[in-house]
Amino acid sequence: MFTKILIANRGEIACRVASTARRLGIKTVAVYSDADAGSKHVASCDEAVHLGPAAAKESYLVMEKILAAAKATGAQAIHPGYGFLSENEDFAEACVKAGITFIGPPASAISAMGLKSEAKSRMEKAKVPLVPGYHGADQSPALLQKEADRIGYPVLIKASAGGGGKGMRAVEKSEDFAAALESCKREAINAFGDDAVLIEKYLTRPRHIEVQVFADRHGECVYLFERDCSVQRRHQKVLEEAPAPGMSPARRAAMGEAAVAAAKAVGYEGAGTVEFISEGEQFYFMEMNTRLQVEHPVTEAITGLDLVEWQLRVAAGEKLPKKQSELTIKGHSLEARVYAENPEKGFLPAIGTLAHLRFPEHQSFVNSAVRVDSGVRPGDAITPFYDPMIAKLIVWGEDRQQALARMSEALGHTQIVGLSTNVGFLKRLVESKAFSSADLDTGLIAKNHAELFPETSRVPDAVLALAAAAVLAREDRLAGSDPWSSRTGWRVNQTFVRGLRLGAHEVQIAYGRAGSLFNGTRLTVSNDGVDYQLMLGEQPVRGTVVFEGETLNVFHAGFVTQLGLFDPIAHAGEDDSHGGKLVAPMPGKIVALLAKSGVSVKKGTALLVMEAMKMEHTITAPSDGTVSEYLFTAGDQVGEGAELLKFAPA
Ligand code: MV4
Repeated sequence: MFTKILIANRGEIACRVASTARRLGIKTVAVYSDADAGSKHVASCDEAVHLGPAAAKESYLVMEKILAAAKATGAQAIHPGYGFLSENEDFAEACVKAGITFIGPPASAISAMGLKSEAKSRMEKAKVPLVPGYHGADQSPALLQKEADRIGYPVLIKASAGGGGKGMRAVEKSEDFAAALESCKREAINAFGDDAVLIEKYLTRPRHIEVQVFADRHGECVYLFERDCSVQRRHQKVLEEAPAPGMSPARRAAMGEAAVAAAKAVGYEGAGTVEFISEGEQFYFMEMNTRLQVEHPVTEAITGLDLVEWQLRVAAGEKLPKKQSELTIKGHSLEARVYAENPEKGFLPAIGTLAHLRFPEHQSFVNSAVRVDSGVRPGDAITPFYDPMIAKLIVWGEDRQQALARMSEALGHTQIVGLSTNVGFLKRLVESKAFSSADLDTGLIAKNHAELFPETSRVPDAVLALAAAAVLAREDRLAGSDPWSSRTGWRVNQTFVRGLRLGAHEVQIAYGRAGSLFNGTRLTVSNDGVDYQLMLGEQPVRGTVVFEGETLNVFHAGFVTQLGLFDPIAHAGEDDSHGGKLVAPMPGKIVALLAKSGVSVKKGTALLVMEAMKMEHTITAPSDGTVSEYLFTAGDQVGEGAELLKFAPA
């Protein structure tokens, strides 16, 4: 076995590899860019070598720099993780030439699976089932048209050099074929420098089922069962699970054996994944990923095996730790990928600092009930340079139902402030009827849009009470003295009463010697840092409230609500020019019009609420006066800078 390896990657996968290496007593060398000097993966390794600038092209993707780092530190092998150089045959080859073990398949196997049509020809010879289609060398448009007509419509034209969904065209009927072919070839030559295509029967409701395989240098190859990764968005996996729901033992064995045949046909070594698309009982080879995949933990959870340990053993020349007959499935596992992105804005990637980051209680064994693989810590940044994945939540249960319950619980205890994330979306997805009943196919997200993107609903009183409690607690902290004397509100019979505007909601807090009231209901508050425990009347309320400037992030009952705070007391006496803008601060949607046109309002009165970037923004009166005219109504979309209303100062 190796005594020292270099991990040519960053983020959670670098941390993941380091953790197994440590357990096996193998020293680790991290590499890092200017953007990653203080990152978790560097701290997880014994040594670290600086590569260069933040851009991956100048650091993580520079083979010479990685090889030089391995030589300088005396690492005997390089683990490439996934992405970056993991499926680069030139890098695998360069490692061999440099006398360093590449922890992955031989360059020849990477190359054999790289070109689609070549891979399909090899798979055909190995009797691996293929989608009916054409993948020949003759690329004349007339022949391709004839083949498409023979296969029968709909067909899919795929760039031979493509992958991961790039360079595909669906064609519904013969008359449309010629134009689609031309456009596909144009895209292929631009994207891949190669305009060869293949044609397949187009399956309209497929599932993505992939089989984990492992091969050693001694001719043994086994399958570690399947993962269902059908829940995707734009070819980006969102939820993965093992085993695949509804898989019969016979079909599992057939797919497993086909995957092993595929691996053997290209002289595979190490960890690999054979992707199939499946419709009904049929399954067809799609492509092979010649690396350890992001979703490998669900296979670890159901087999109890550490796949990184297997990779290291096999790369060191050992035999596979287990035979096929010794491998079994126990229970069910799900993985959810937590990304810095904004589902409400078309999943636009987000960047920023993780000002507040909490994961659910977890352990890091391969078969933990809840496991979290992450490469970031509180205070770290998600930058534009790399993949915006924050963490993977992996759960295991006795059955799928228990795994689902654990996942929704785990997501409900994942708290992130500082950037938009998909946590709420994932929780709705896991709890959706389609996913929980395992009605899986690659169109699941699109088909269940209404359930997954609910109209912003009324904010519950519990959330508003938590927000109000946090606002008052912050004042106490700032005042640092007796809260009773620090406030400058309106007192009636020794009761202090004030209004707070929280997003589109106005709440009233009253307190005096007899205790506090929230909108007239008795309220008691205790808190430990950002964690609050309230009694709202008879209702116990627990939650976490984190400020981001004047935005409150209220975590309650598994979901976060963001509320813009407008406190009339805090704003009293402000200069007119700071009072309120009557234009949209950013593109968004009008939520509510709050004042009547023509009726006099006081300076600071909330006039209109809009929603933008998941947050509510309140537009207030810049001075005493009247709204002469609202220029939009609730539900309208407005662009940034759009004038929202006409205001006549008194
Ligand atoms: C297909 C298909 C339907 N019919 N091939 C997309 C990525 C690439 N790996 C293969 N892909 C597909 N190939 C035929 N003949 C549908 C897809 C597909 C898909 C496959 C797996 C997971 C998600 C997908 C989303 C859209 C399309």
